[in-house]
Amino acid sequence: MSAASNNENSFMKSLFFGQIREEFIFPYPKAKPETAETVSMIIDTIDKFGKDVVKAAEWDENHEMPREVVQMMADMGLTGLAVPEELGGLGLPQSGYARVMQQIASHDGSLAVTLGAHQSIGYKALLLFGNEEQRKRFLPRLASGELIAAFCLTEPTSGSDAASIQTKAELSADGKHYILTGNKLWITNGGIAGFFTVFAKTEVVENGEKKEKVTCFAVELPSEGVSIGPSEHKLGIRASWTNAVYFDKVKVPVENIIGGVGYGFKIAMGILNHGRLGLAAGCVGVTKNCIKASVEHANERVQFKKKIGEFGMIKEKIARMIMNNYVAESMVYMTTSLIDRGDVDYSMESAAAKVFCTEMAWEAVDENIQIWAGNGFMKEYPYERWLRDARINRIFEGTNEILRAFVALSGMQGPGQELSGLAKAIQHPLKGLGIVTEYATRKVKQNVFGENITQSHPRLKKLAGSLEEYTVELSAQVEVLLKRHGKEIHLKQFAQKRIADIAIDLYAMFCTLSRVTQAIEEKGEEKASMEIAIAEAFFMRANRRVKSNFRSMDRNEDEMMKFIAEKAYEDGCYTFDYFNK
Ligand code: MYA
Repeated sequence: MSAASNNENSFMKSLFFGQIREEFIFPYPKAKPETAETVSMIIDTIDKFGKDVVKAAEWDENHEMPREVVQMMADMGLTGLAVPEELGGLGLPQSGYARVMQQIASHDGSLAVTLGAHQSIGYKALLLFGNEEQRKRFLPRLASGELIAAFCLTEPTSGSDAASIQTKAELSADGKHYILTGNKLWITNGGIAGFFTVFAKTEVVENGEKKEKVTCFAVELPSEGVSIGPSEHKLGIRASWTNAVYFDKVKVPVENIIGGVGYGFKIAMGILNHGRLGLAAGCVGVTKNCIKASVEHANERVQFKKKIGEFGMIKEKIARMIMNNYVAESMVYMTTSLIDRGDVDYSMESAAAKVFCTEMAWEAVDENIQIWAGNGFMKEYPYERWLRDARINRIFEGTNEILRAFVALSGMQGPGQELSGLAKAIQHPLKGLGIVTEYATRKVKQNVFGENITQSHPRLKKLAGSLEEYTVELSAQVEVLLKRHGKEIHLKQFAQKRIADIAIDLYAMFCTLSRVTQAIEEKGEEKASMEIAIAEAFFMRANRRVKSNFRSMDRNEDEMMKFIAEKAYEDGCYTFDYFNK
């Protein structure tokens, strides 16, 4: 795995160089009043729809929602949220889109996944990379819901390793079509889609050499040779459609290539960078639900002659949910604003938000059941469904493991290139003098002075100080790791995980610092006391995690853990038994 190394336009990539690019994160972004007004109207409509139409428990039990429900959402404009107004959509910016996904997810996971697969990823290739003709041909019908979209990347042998897809597309003899053959697996909306964004390998010639590269195709149904498997039965989001999609010598006109032959991999990644934020926003909606349900029970349930909410262990759970959701929300809307700016690289930020928010939502659905205890476990209540629905979030749109690897390696790529430039410069001292001087000077400056945060509120000085310190330490640790492992760093997943966890925590803290600064500036310290408490509590907890991750970079149990796992692979099972030693 590698990733673009340019840190000039990425907040998180800059952190790996020890730089704090305040201009990206201060002031905390605000929605435009016209967007806020539109979003508020959509939210009211969704809430009414949620109350009158959504039958989440029944749909879950039946493993499907009525097909008309999708049309009803389309009639409300919900299938064209991101499509420009002139092409029949609502033209929401990414921040508005995310807020709507947050609301839909609070009503039903299956509903959110159906809408999300349609527009977070299903037709996103057209929005981001389609030419004018393609956009005009498809987007109005996708916005109106006449066509529902699906994103066809995953295959039986290609999940996290997206570049390894086997589906092939060969140019026809007359050069007018590509002939598409292959099988796609677990395709959300497969059963209802009329439009598929399909990724397939095509032959390209680069520097006179034949190569296979991924290309992105638009496939509209009906198309001879496309067949759809039955709906899969799943642990959660059971009312959404998940199907295999088979392509057997399907003729796709060359005009349906999106973004050019051979550019499909970057297109898929670009789409997922957007999609991951819709999912992260959905998790904020889910967690908000859990908080409401938990607070309600904490205020009602009496044990030992006290409301259970009076007990410290329950207070800690509820406070943790609120604190994490505030931080998650801060990450989501900071990152959507980076997307809406249009001039920055947000790939790492969106992966970080996906990991943080999906793990937070999982913890929240679990703790909500713990608070509801026996009742939480019963089908009579929705909470067990919330838990089942939330489990997929850590798996799809990039497993959290692959996204941690992506965050770590993407962040380290820039410093890695700079260090290898430095190594070359040392071999050729005269030629590389400039590089040595510039790099060495910057390192010395960082290590002695650190980077200063100038725009946080003085009340949060201590918090800002810890971020300055950790940013310097992150770049120093990255340098140590790169010098120690060189290119082998790609294989060092124990180290990658620690670096990723530090980077994700730092981004979470920066987003929170910026948002709470704004809260204090606008409301004053007294009125912002809840936000200040959230920031202080979150920083204390994140500080402990970050410090522990830094400490265990050198002193850790990694070798023992590897030995235990590898021995189990040899044995094929757990070999201990209390009675048979
Ligand atoms: S869809 C399926 C989801 N699948 C994945 O997410 C696949 C995960 N795998 C990957 O992302 C890639 O294969 C990885 C790359 C990262 C592992 N942005 O050498 P490389 C560039 C920009 O590292 P690999 C689903 O689940 C990189 O810089 N660029 O490649 C739907 C490099 O460029 P250069 C990126 O080792 C479910 C080049 O690519 C990115 O092969 C439905 C090659 O990179 C990036 N991110 O591995 C969901 N990554 O050559 C609906 C890489 O220039 C949900 N690159 O250096 C809707 C939500 C509902 C709400 C829910 C309610 C709660």
